[in-house]
Amino acid sequence: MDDYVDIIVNSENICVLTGAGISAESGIPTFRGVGGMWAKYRPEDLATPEAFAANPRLVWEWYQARREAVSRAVPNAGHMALAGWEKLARSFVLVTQNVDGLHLAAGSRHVLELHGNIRRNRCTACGRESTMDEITFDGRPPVCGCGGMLRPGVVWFGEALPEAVLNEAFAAARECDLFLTVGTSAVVYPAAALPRLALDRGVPVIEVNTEETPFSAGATCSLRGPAGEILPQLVAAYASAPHRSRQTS
Ligand code: BV8
Ligand code: ZN
Repeated sequence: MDDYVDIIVNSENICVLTGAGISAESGIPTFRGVGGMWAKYRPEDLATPEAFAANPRLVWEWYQARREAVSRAVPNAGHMALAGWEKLARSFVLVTQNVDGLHLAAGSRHVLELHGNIRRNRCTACGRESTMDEITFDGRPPVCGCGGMLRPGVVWFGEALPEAVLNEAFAAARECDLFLTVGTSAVVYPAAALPRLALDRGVPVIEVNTEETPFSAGATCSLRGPAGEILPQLVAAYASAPHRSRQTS
């Protein structure tokens, strides 16, 4: 781990991509690890407009079950570490694929939610946004005042990501001098293109993951272990080093 302190301490513009793994220690099952009653479904089969059109009730039941887990979850040491790191760097852009809102709950301010937020609803007819607390779910898909059916305010497979948020995420990957990819299997695009863009620029990319991923071999370094343990160590190294300005080469 110490070999990488040098990479970290000289960085000033940091971009981080997080995935479901950073929320695992908060008790939220990872996307590909969703267990329990939903184990028989693949997320890719439920998180799609087609599944919603075919069976809105089933999709709503799945999201309400996940909202239950999200409502009980609190940010863990990994979320807190990134919120603290943001205060130390000149620029710190936190791009997340997660829809659980835990980075915002941890106090991170500059958060780009690529896939939306499970705590929000959107009307399929008029587009009006509301929060999960504004509806009472009785097993039937909730309905908007205009009569339209509500859907969860997330991006499904086959749907475009919010353009402004995605553009800002790519700009951050193009401008950073350190990229971290944390708790993601790096298989869902366009999010998975971000660490690869940084790597192609010759910028150091550090991966933090409990397992190997398709990205691990290409990363500048791949730190194996839980984000809740590793991230606080990285932030402590960053905070304790004298912040010399980057040597002009
Ligand atoms: C789009 C919101 C176009 C919903 C989600 C073939 C090839 C390439 C691409 C495609 C393809 N076929 C289709 C596509 C495109 C598709 C895609 O990438 N599919 C994949 C499956 C191949 N992408 C899309 O459809 C995107 N849209 O392309 O639109 C377009 C353009 C214009 C106009 C119209 C259309 C939309 C993608 C967004 C889908 N929505 N979520 C919801 O959440 O309900 S994605 C979903 O997967 C979640 O957001 C999740 O975060 C995300 C990625 O998963 P991960 O976060 O990586 O989670 P995972 O469980 O996989 O991994 C967890 C990792 O953590 C593991 O590695 C594990 O080891 C690690 N871990 C576990 N514990 C810890 C840990 N690490 C550290 N510490 C721990 N404690
Ligand atoms: Zn409406």
